Amino acid sequence: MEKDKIIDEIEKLKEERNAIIMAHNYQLPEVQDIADFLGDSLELARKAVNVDADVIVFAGVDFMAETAKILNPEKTVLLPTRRATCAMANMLTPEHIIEARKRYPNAPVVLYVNSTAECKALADVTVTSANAAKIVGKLESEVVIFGPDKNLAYYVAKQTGKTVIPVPEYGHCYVHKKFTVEDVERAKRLYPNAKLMVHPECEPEVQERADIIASTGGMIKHAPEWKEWVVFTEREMVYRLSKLYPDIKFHPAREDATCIGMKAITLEDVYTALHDMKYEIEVPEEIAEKAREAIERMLEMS
Ligand code: 5XR
Ligand code: SF4
Repeated sequence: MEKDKIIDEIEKLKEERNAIIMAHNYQLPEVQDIADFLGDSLELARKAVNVDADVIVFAGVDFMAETAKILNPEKTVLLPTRRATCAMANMLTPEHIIEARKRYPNAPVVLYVNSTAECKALADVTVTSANAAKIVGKLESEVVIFGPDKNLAYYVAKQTGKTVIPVPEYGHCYVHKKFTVEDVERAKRLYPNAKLMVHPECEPEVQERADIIASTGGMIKHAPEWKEWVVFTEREMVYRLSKLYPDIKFHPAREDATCIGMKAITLEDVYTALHDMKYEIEVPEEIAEKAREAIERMLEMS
């Protein structure tokens, strides 16, 4: 099918099924362009609660679709392809958490939303990159277990002065790990007037050289503060920012910073998802219930 035809078909199916399309900021431009809502995973999950639809097509990776399902158990949540998964979320297993709790019995378990529902069910509270430092700061304990991103753990430790135990020790995002100090130096050479916006999943030495450290939602909020930025996160964020702010210049810090899981979803997959009603996200109720508590605790604390 031609692109225009696919878009028409998607529009028709959306009406028939009373569906909406939510897309993460890292999605392909063709997918961003047909989305009803764009945002980071938490913004999207929150929006999903207030939206009058029976079906949510979630153009993002699996843990995001799971979070949307957990907060909207009565809605049908569809992930357009099973290949849309998050390598970082998959690094953390329930065993890692159980093991860490044995070693630090009094430390609360704080999990980044980039984690599986199974792991969230074992957490005391979830966090996003936007509210992680604030929430850890509010917890009584001076020691916290934190997973799965060790770079976000570093950021939180630095902001709060607390002892942050990363689980697993090596948890990271391969997309954000690509950015190096050389990329920072090149950015400064090529764009001497630009400021640097850096995602906290980047390595500490890159974070230390940032003008602002922010989640993708935070980047959108802060962008109007300056006229030119180099963006240290998944490459498609530049497309999102440029569309929102046509008068501000945005440069990707690396062209090859692409997330395979995010890029697995095409326009055609969104069409097939609506047409065949697949792939339906199911979270077993006993897991969903516990995970929901951890997510709701975050919502209350932030
Ligand atoms: O998954 C990611 O790498 C992106 C992101 C974001 O900033 O959008 O970190 N995911 C968010 O849903 C997590 C919220 O801070
Ligand atoms: Fe996961 Fe990294 Fe992709 Fe985000 S960019 S979904 S953390 S693999």
